[in-house]
Amino acid sequence: MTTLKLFFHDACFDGAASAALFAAFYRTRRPDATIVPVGLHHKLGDAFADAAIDGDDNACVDFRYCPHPAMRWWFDHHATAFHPAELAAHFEARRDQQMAFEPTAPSCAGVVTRTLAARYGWTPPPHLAELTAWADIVDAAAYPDAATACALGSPATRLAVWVASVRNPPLIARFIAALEREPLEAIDRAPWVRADLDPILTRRAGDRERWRKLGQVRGEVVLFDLVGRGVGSPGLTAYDLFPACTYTVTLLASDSAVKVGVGWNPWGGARRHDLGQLCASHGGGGHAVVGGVTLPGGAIDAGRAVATAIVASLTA
Ligand SMILES: [Mn+2]
Repeated sequence: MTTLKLFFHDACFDGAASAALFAAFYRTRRPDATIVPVGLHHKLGDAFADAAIDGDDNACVDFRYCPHPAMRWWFDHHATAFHPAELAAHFEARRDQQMAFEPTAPSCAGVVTRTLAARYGWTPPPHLAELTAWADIVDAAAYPDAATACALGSPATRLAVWVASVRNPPLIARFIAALEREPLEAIDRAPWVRADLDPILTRRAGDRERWRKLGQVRGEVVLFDLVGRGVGSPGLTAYDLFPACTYTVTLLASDSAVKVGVGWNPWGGARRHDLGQLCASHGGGGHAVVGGVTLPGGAIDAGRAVATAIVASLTA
């Protein structure tokens, strides 16, 4: 009996898809393996600090690079995969056949599938090839317009919302096992998914009306001050509700943190700002098209000041 610990990006469709693909491949080599999925979340500092990398074999997909010698498989596509940045040299030096990094890939699922096909001759069954194609669309938000992105008209887009919303490790492990064996249509209909998915979809409809009322148009920017509003970030729905906007700025507060998020409308006007750099100037970070600033819990006035300053920069 071999135990594989399979670390993956939690609360993420691509993370779960990548885990299912790797698990399916791994079973072709070790049919007796017990595969234990372990979800990971990004955080400041060492994201693996609380992770016990103690399987007989250990793999990590759709998540940052881990230099631990017991982590024998790694696949990722995040430009920010190396924390600290010096770890990139560590990865480059090992030239490991069991690892692949493709920062231009739309999904990690694609990296897993292509790498295992090229190096190990693995051909995924049709339902897993379809899963890879959907991960490419979902993780890169490769939709023709915001309305399509938000319509949730396919099992994959509904399951992406579900996996991002349920905070339940055994349920996510069940999801990964189901992705390994069943087509997305069947999982989308399964009662154990629908038990949470149906209320989530109902709530989304209500949240959508709240975001429509809460969005404050400031030129090309829409500001969502969501402190105390009982609603989360609008995400792509903001661009469906406010298609003329170029950027969104969102202010959210939980007990542990105050967060300012900044995003560019991929179906809107040309981007003239590097949002990660803009957030970095306020102590945050991110990428060109999306960034954020995290402040301590309770720092609502400071967060509001940062959001106001960012709106001013984007409308200047
Ligand atoms: Mn991904």
